[in-house]
Amino acid sequence: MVDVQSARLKPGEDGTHITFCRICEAFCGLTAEVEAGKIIRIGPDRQNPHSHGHICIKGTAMLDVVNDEDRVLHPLRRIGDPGVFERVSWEQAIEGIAQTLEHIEASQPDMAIGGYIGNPLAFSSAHLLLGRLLLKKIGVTKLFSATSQDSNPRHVASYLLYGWGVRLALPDLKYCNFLIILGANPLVSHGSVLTAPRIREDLQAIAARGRVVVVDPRATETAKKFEHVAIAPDKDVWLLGAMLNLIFNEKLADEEFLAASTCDVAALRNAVAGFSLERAGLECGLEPEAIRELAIAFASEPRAAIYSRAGICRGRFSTLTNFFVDCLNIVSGKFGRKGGWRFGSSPLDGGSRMAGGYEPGSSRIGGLPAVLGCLPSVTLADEILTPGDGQIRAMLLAGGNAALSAPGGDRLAQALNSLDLLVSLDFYMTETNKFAHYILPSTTFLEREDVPLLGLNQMVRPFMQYTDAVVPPAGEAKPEYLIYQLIVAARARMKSGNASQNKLVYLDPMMAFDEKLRASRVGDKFGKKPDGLSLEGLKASPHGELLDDGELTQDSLPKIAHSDGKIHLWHPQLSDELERLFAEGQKSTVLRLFGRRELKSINSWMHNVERLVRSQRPTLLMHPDDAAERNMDDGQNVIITANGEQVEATLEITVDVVRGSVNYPHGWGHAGGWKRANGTDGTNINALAPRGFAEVEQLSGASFLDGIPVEVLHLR
Ligand SMILES: Nc1nc2c(c(=O)[nH]1)N[C@H]1C(S)=C(S)[C@@H](COP(=O)(O)OP(=O)(O)OC[C@H]3O[C@@H](n4cnc5c(=O)[nH]c(N)nc54)[C@H](O)[C@@H]3O)O[C@H]1N2
Ligand SMILES: Nc1nc2c(c(=O)[nH]1)N[C@H]1C(S)=C(S)[C@@H](COP(=O)(O)OP(=O)(O)OC[C@H]3O[C@@H](n4cnc5c(=O)[nH]c(N)nc54)[C@H](O)[C@@H]3O)O[C@H]1N2
Ligand code: SF4
Ligand SMILES: [Mo]
Repeated sequence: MVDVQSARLKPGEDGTHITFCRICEAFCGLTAEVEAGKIIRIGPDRQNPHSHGHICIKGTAMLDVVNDEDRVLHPLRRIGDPGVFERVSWEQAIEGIAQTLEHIEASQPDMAIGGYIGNPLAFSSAHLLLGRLLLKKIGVTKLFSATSQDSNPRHVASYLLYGWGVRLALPDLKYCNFLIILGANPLVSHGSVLTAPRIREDLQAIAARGRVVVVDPRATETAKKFEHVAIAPDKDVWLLGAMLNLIFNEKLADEEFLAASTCDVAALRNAVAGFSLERAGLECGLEPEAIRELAIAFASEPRAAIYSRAGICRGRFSTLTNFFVDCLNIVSGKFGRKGGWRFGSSPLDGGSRMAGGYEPGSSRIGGLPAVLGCLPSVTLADEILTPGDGQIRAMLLAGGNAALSAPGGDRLAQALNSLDLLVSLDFYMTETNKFAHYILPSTTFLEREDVPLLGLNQMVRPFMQYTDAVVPPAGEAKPEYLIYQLIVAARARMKSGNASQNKLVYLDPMMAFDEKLRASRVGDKFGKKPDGLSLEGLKASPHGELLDDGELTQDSLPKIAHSDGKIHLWHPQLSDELERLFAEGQKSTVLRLFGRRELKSINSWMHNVERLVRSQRPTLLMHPDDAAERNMDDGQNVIITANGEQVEATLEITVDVVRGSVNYPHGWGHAGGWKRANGTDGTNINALAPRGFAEVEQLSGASFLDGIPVEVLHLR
């Protein structure tokens, strides 16, 4: 093992810098070699006690993003058609934005300023700590984010059960003997709402001790390594309902725990009584006996958990489905237990700031809920296009590519193009921000200091690390929180009419973090506990430190926020969902479209990197029997139609997908300022997503992206 230099280097200083990756939730330790002020190589940090040298190709390839010649490195102002920009100074951009906002506010006092926070900013501790506060100071009142494409139903289920929208339970992988994975592909995604960089080894160890069962409509990379249950897309609620029913009926429920720590168990028992094994088997495409075996085996192993992720967060019944996932863990006695289903033990506990995080009936258009303060993306185009009080006329877009990642297709693009002001903070010109009036160049994560804040509550082995920027910002790039503060200051100057007024006290996110850390359970209590942690202390251990010896130490029950301290196992609004579910007839004639992620892609934004895209080709996966029925051949180009839209795709025939479904990855169909990405094959699959408010899941406003009824036709 090569020992890496552990002395702290200044940003841009030649040598080997120790840092960590912020592309996905694994937060792998990285080394970054800097020569002549430039990063020339990125590799694994083998001394990192949390990832122990694990990285994936995206971490290494981040080098090519940082040094990409297509990066936006200077403020840009649009001067014509979408995508036509001129370079301006920071002063011109910020003054121009502040002036336009003043003008819009004066001429349209009823309008609203919108914001969209994309996925990468969830990985910036500065943005997590200050982003929303500063957006509010700018005047943003309607916030959107990637969460309605990602995790809304998970948050709502947690809110209903435990009273916390933001705290999510996780499987205690380290001690688990039986793990069911539902709608997640951790060998490719590297874990989500679950931070465990060496998850492959965790799963292998569980399989060696017991079982890992993967429930997925595709034989994924994870499913192929473990046991695979091939379920029809968007039908998991039937499987889970039937498992719960059986566990109650077979007297396998942990009655003692249920009596002591939950309420409404009778209502839950009653609700699942209608899920017979036979009906569930028919709906899911599984043998009733297989469902029975799975339920009994799961309930009988004390150290077991069922874990689910994004694949059950984009369907038509996704809140009910997510709710049932937790119920299975709770009813069968896995909640809060070693090797079971537990809350994380973040010393900072991100929960406190957004205790509720669920506001039904919030959107002006469609009456859909706000989840963790964000409105559903499916309403975005209409919030912009529909006149009236609260119509969005100006918008800030931070690190998101909604035109490809959200439903809406061309209509969303047109809506963005119709705004009086669209400002984007990004380092690429994308399919979304080519419609912006200003693009403000932002730093990549290697150009800013950070801590892995997002992961703290979801770490199987609690861990903390501080990194400085590896290199200073390229060109004129700035971190988002500074850009926001420049806009806040310019607006304040303009409102006060005093051009020389610049008294704004700039907020420093790391100072805010340090205060929280020092006051926390593991902190130095501002000197009173000298061996406790502080930012200075973290800086002295560059590879990071395991907290609590890497154990999940916190008792889960005190984390329940309902005033009675109990887990609430039923809610009236879920009864409406049940009714809707049972009323739905089986529509077996259509194909159901669902998605996949690939190791060499991260959503839409690393497709300009040659070493990642050269071996990738997005294809439409179809089962051989479905292809034979349509007289279709492998490799032919086809049309996928749904909801009055159509896109073209290349067919790949494979037994990996269940019959009656087709599969295509999202984040393709590039037409931005990224030249290599524009040259890739592939289409924007979200153009096919339903846009009607009635079609999305009402309890969480989750975009309907997995299980969309489509038809596949010959190209004429
Ligand atoms: N390489 C790579 N890693 C990533 C990302 C990436 O783009 N590329 N994205 C990151 C992000 S933003 C996220 S949110 C996480 C997501 O992390 P994961 O949820 O682990 O990743 P997905 O690939 O979305 O897994 C969803 C799985 O659900 C399955 N699925 C779809 N519909 C259904 C259904 O109805 N029922 C069931 N049971 N399964 C279904 C899909 O086949 C897929 O295997 O990954 C993160 N990591
Ligand atoms: N059909 C379908 N659609 C999906 C999904 C799916 O599985 N199927 N997955 C959904 C999920 S889970 C997610 S999270 C969303 C993602 O949705 P989005 O967050 O809207 O899109 P991304 O593709 O992640 O785009 C991120 C943008 O941020 C920029 N960026 C990267 N790093 C930074 C940074 O540090 N600062 C700034 N300012 N900009 C940065 C990139 O250049 C890019 O333009 O996609 C969702 N859409
Ligand atoms: S697994 Fe995720 S965090 Fe680790 S190197 Fe790859 S992209 Fe980065
Ligand atoms: Mo995501």
